[in-house]
Amino acid sequence: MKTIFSGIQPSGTLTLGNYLGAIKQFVQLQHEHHCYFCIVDQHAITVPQEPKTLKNNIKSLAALYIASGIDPEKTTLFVQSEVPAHTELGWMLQSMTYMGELERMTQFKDKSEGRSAVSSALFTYPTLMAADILLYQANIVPVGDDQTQHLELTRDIADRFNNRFGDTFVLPEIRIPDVGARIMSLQEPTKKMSKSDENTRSFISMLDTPKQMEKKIKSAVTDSDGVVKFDKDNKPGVSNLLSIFASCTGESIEAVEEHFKDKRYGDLKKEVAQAVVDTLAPIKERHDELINSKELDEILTNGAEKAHKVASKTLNKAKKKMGLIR
Ligand code: ATP
Ligand code: LTN
Repeated sequence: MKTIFSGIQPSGTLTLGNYLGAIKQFVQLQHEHHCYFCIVDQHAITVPQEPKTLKNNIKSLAALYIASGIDPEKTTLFVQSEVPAHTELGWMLQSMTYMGELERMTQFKDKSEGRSAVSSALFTYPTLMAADILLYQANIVPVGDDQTQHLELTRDIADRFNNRFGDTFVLPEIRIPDVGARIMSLQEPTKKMSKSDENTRSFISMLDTPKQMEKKIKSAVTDSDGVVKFDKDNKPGVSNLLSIFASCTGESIEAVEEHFKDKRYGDLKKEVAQAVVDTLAPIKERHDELINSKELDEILTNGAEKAHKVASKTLNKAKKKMGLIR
């Protein structure tokens, strides 16, 4: 039994990409491991958030975790800002992270590009992420493949701390799904599907109606050669639809390619839309029941309490090692 930690930002309504790349594996992992899943609201504020919307998104994300199959009996589900150890350790780790390391982060480059006011928190974001993971002594961190660089930095920071102050943190390993690790934008299939994309046609929200999902998939960008084949470089749009279908149905890419071999793009889109609706519609239904329930509040309160116990133990150990004691 290993310890697992992962987090999702309440920076908008989750997309199909978040579901297939992250939540779907969380649900599987909870049966075999000791899991912590976090709503990383302090990461979300590294770019401007409207307070009322953020508050709603936190609740909605919690409901989506549960509706997708996260079992609060098995898993600790909590909100990051309710466990202060995250920002405390985050600050300590900032003191041992170099500017050059943070400057190399592609997520920072992507998110700061073209913005006139970039917060310093967006820059130091990866050290808070390292704190999230290291506080729970996580062995495995399941994420989509866009987080590889952040995970490598987390390991470097942990290793540096251990070398300088003595063994303190477990070095975590990344876990990326075989299929669905990078679902692409439906409108620009060379870009990842992202919940904060301004073009709402580029992503499927987990709370879209079946009609909206069908419409978005129907208008997904493909190509003009008319052959259904998996070829990420030359046919990114079609390959993305095949990945979505494979991930939703649990089949391999090869089997899916074979299934669609002599079919047209219209047929492909119809079947992909159906697979997506079948996957997401029951989750939305459960989400809507949970969103204003007392049950959800209780789950989060209990989760924060359990997380706090574990996190404060690691925090105190790290403070002692650094000399932050009387
Ligand atoms: P934002 O657009 O606000 O930056 P995001 O949609 O990229 O957010 P995060 O909250 O940063 O989502 O990510 C949550 C999890 O979902 C992470 O594990 C991330 O790797 C995964 N993920 C995000 N987008 C995708 C995608 N398009 N395909 C697969 N996994 C994804
Ligand atoms: N940086 C991640 C979200 C995140 C996370 C974490 C993921 C914050 N803290 C800890 C795994 C473990 C993202 O942008 N997707």
